[in-house]
Formats: sequence, C-alpha cells, structure tokens
Amino acid sequence: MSSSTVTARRLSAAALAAAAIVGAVALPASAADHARPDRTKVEISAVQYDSPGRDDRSRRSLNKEWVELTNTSRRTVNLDGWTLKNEDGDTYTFDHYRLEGRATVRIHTGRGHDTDSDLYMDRHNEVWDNYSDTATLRNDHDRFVDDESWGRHHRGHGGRHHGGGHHH
Ligand SMILES: [Ca+2]
Ligand SMILES: [Ca+2]
Repeated sequence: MSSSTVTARRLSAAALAAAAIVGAVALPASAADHARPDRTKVEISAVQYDSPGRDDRSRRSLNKEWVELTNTSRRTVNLDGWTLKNEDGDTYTFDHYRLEGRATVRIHTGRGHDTDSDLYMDRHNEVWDNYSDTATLRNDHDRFVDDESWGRHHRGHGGRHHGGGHHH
C-alpha cells in the first residue's frame, strides 16, 4: 500500500468518518502535511427524537425530546455560533456556551432556563422527526462536525437508535 494509507491510519476514526461524510476533505498528499489529529472533538452522543409518551407539544413533552453533545477531548470547546439543524433546516444556534472537556450537554426542544448541562431551544413544536430525520452539528465557520441519522436514512451500523421509545 502507498504511504497515504499509513498517514490515514494515524487519523482518528472520527476524522475519517467526518471526511467520508463531507466527501470534500482531502487526505494529506504527503507525510509532510500534518493531519491535525488534535481537532476539536465534539460529537452527537445521543438523540431522543421521540419524546416518551404522547407528543402533545406541551413544554414537558417537548423537553423530553433532546440531543446530547459530548466533548470527548480534555479541552473546553467554545460552541458560540455553532448550529444544530434538522433536515427541514430548523436551526438552533448556540449562544455564548462553552462545553467543558469530557462534558455532555443536553439540548432540549422546548422552553427552559439554560444551565451548564441543559440548554433549551425554546420551541413550541417538536424539531426531531420521530420516523426519519438527521441532526447535523456545524461549527461557527459552518463546517461539518458530526451528524446522526435515524429512520430510513439509517446507515446500518449496528443496533437501532430508538431514543428510549418502547412499543406498546
Ligand atoms: Ca420528535
Ligand atoms: Ca412520543
């Protein structure tokens, strides 16, 4: 195999996955190009797209619909200006929020008071489709960071992502 394969192995799995999804990120042409292995590592770690129980658009129901982001690095990441978007283009923009190293934040759909561990979109309608949707996270330069799909878009990597929903 060529030397680019060796270089590729040094990239983290996350970086490779991101590169595969955007499809536009070129791997280093030579070993002289650094692979920048220490990029910020914030990922969508969980999605509860189907709020448990009846979806009645109440604040309580909307806030049981959420997305969690985890900072897998040790360093605090400033999420100011980052966006979280659904397939319809409904967008939540982070406002002066800093996610500490190894920390997880839950972004609820409904109204509420933001804390270090919980943020609220203040929406009056659900944002994540129960059947099929994609949550996409982009940074303040509108660059792809991570996404998570479910339903018919599911890319088939093992178990299903049923947001804690139980069938009755
Ligand atoms: Ca939903
Ligand atoms: Ca439900």
